[in-house]
Amino acid sequence: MFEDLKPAPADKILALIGLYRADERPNKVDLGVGVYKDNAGKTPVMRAVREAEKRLLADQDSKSYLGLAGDTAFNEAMAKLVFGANADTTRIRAAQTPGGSGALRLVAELLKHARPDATVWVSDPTWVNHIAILRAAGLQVREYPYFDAETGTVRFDAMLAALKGAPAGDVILLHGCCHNPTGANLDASQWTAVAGLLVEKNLLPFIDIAYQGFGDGLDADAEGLRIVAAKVPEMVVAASCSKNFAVYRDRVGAAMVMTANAAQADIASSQMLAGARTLYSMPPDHGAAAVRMVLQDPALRADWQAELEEMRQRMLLLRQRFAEALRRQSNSDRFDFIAGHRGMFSRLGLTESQVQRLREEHAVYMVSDSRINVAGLPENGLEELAKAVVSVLD
Ligand code: PLP
Ligand code: TYF
Repeated sequence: MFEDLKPAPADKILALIGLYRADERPNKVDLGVGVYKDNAGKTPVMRAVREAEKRLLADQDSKSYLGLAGDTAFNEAMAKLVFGANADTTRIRAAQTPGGSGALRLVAELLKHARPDATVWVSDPTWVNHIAILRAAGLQVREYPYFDAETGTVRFDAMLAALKGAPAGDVILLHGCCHNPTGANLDASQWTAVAGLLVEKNLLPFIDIAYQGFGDGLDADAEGLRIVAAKVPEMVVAASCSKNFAVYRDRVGAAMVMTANAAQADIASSQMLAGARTLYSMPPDHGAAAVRMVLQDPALRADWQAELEEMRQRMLLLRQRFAEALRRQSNSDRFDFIAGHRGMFSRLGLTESQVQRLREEHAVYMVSDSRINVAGLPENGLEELAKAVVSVLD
């Protein structure tokens, strides 16, 4: 059965975890996998989540099955978190999923079922797993231009032109905020232009929101999604709680579908849940139950928002200080874009061999496309890091 199998190619981001761990140099710097870290390099359990877990442990009186949609109160709270506290959710249905990845796959299955020959357009570049997940569900994938590596900004005109050329009925995958891997995002007026085009060309928006609260704030990061939701008749969303609740390994996310009316929403939801049944049946409960408790309890929610805001501010400060250090070390404004980007990531614009030199000569780890995890920047070693980056430039 297995004798002719070839090893699967490694996930280039996850592979960095092992490489970094094996490096014994004391001053090593981990800018690889997208996990929030504090200045001590730790990824703590958030205070409100910890408190919710204590209450769960004390009060949970059953671990019996909940059903294919998981925790329905979690689903309602997530729809409000994403679409807005005052959003009309009568045309929206959500299903709890194992992480944002599970949500992406569940939405992909729904798209495949609704339109077997659907093509999903993804940004160039995008998170590598987007393409893998969409293809695994049997969907076609095409790319639209997105990032200008020269300036570190969005190639907005080229993006719009490509979307204009997409056939009606195609699906457009957009990062709700904090674009992974580039850190370059659409502003509100660009979102409005995209939303108008989606309506005009009858394209279906598919919004992946995995970093809500990491960019400009919880509501600000969902602004683009809400601009789109206010205009289009239908859309699909994959939300992740991995980052903003720091529940990575507990696997918490939500797949959402918005349709033209409530009856269609019920049918689409039933098809989404039928997809869940054959993929994993029911989602893991623990993390979602804790997130639901945080979202429902005003005191826990306030504490969660305060801690999330501290994390966001830390990343913003690191962006500014690293851009300044690079400006001093390179004597140029070449890296100024880092301060203007939002979220966990920016691409430094280095070649693969420059990234490799940083790893070998300076014990600095980043993804081969020169994506850095901003949260991994060493608060007290920015000047030295900037010097190392500049030293490999040519
Ligand atoms: N979408 C993007 C853009 C991501 O970067 C991630 C990263 O982890 C996810 C979705 C899903 O994450 P998870 O499945 O861990 O919730
Ligand atoms: O892009 C990242 O680093 C995060 C974490 O297969 C991640 O999204 C990376 C790769 C992967 C799963 C999660």
